[in-house]
Amino acid sequence: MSSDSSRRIQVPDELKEVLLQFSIAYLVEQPPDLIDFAADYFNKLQANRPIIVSTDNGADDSQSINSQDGDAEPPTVQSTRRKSVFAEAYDPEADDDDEGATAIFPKTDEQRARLIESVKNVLLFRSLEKEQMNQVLDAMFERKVLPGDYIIRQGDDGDNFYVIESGIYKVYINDKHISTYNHTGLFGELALLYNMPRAATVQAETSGLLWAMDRQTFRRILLKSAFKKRKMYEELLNSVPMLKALQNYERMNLADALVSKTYEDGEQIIKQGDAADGMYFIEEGTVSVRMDQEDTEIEISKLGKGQYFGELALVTHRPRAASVYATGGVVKLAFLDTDAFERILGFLTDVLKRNILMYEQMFTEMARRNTNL
Ligand code: 1OR
Ligand code: 1OR
Repeated sequence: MSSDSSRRIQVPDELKEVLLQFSIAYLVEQPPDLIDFAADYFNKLQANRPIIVSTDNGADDSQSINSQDGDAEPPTVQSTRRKSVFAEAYDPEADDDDEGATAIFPKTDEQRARLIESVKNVLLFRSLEKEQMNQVLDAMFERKVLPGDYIIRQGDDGDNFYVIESGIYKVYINDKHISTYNHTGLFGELALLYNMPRAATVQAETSGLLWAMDRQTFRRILLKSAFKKRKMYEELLNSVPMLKALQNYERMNLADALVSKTYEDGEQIIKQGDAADGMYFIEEGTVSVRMDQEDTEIEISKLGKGQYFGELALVTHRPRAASVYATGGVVKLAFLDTDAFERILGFLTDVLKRNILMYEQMFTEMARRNTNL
């Protein structure tokens, strides 16, 4: 057989990755019809992928939000009104909502305690300094709601942003029910963050209590920190194949929840046998995954930018299966704690469980090779 290297066809990594992900989805779901499943799968993939939006402002060059590899994709225009909010052309530095005093709504001790409890898990508030957090607490005001009340109507201009203390709220887009808030969470941030009409309608299903903040205060205190964080993690989150299954909106919530951590060359990030507190996405650098074997540790894998680790213990609820070290220089990671993992990525555990199968296969293979030595 001749081996004519000039005729060898290169299989691009992206093609391999997409086909692999598709095959896994097909094998896991085992749908009755392959073609229907494939059509649906790739349509969803296309609808959810990060897009390049030409800005409304014709003078601006359209921005590539995915230009890591220099492969400029043609500008895409989505058919839905709300485009990739990630790609929104907006410069918070140029924002002029900074002026003016922040509203203060006096509260009883009991009210303040309830408010603090309600905002405890609000990811959007995570990057606030203590002083800003106090301003937020001062500026929020109570709103009681009754069953059937419309809190937000799709297409309206944004007035307030809401944190839920109690009540069930249904979210509709084009009259289609798409999700439900159950006594926790927040909504109404999108229109205020991106200066867009309301993306969805939110209606109370039960009576309940909301904490509201007006648009100006929201933008003055929260805009820059929230926007910067979402922007900062945008590229990373778009580059993780597993997260392609997330809606843009969910990816943004994920960005709110991430915390940056930096490790020096050789530093231990995870210790085998420890209890798990979260998982990591690699922003920059390389990590070495090592396992205890008799008296030594052996390297079982190296992971780089866009890959993740530490998910296994979260999914299996077991101790860490391996140790992980920074290697070859400084490593920048984005950390997602267990709570946020369960809230945002909980539904992805099926995808993550496929990794376990792979780890187990590798483990068996390794054990087999060792006994053959
Ligand atoms: P808003 O200011 O645009 C409506 O007003 C609010 O509904 C919106 O902010 C969000 O806080 C909230 N897509 C868009 N907005 C959503 C979604 C959502 N869910 C809640 N809101 N999706 C559902 C994701 C599970 C994506 C649907 C394609
Ligand atoms: P964790 O939470 O158990 C250690 O903490 C992490 O190392 C683990 O999650 C995985 O994210 C990551 N087997 C087990 N864990 C691995 C492996 C692995 N690779 C990376 N991790 N194997 C290597 C597969 C290429 C199998 C080894 C026999």
